[in-house]
Amino acid sequence: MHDPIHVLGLGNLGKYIAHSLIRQGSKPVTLLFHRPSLAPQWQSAGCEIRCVTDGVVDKRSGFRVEVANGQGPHAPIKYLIVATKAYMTTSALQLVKHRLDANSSILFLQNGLGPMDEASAEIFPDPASRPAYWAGICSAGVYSTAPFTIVHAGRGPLMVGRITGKERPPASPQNGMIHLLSQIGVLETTVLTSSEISESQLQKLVVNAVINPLTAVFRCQNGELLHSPTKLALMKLLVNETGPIVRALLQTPSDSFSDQSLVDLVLAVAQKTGANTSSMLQDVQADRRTEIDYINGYLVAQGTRLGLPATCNTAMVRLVKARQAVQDEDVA
Ligand code: KPL
Repeated sequence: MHDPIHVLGLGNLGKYIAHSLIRQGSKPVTLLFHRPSLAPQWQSAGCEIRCVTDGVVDKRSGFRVEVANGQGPHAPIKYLIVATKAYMTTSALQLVKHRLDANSSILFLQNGLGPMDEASAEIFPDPASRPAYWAGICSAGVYSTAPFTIVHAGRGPLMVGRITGKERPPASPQNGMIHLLSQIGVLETTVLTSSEISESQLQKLVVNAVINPLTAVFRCQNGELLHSPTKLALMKLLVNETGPIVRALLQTPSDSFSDQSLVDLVLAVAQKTGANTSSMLQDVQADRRTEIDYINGYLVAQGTRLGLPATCNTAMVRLVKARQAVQDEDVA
């Protein structure tokens, strides 16, 4: 009943989820510090997370804090939410893997696809002792103004679902962590079936494979993609190439994956998030590594495996990386 929920990865989303959980108050929340910079930042922030919604500041303290460095506490972790960047997921999990086993549940919240497969291959190769995997997609708009201060700028649901591999027994309907998340009104959690969450992940992959690299290359807000015939044409080109790849990855055929449905979806998200700076453009602007390898790079790998063309996705990977390399040259 009182097993804490551990949060690994304290970027915007990790802080938002941790804040929402402690606010809900029915389970202790433990923040896992896997970067040395986090402990001093936490002290400077007065050991609290501030969340600003519509100009109102909600400060929350009372979190437990543990250092995750591979040598920290050994107590088993029952519920783990991983909100790291996609490319940090396995290295962060390495630091707590001795505390995870088949009784643990991990909720993965990364953009793109690939981190779960990497975790299975590199960290939990034995299916018998592998934790239960859950995937989550959060559409809330959150950004940071200081290391432990976030602004909750847009409401959006959290969709979660159990990921069942071939060797797994059928998903149990819920577990304590998911039940708790679904109680948190602020997150508007929806629990999906395993095939529904896989579909949602693929839809999000298509959205991210179009909006993220184009906004990063053109350095524009999401909505600006809709105001140029050239950018619109590029969006359609990318969707048309990505459609066959994601359709081949679907567990069962679905009308929501026709080229037209995918174009409509991407345009609708660009419209709805028009004033957003995409996460990839934010990464480029902050000179951080992007998640392109887990978005368009993942599609290129799947296209190659399936014998489907992926030249536009390959071009996006190269352009985003070139954009960053040029920026680094300018700084040097
Ligand atoms: O998920 C996003 C991202 O920026 O990563 C979108 C939906 C494109 C919103 O900005």
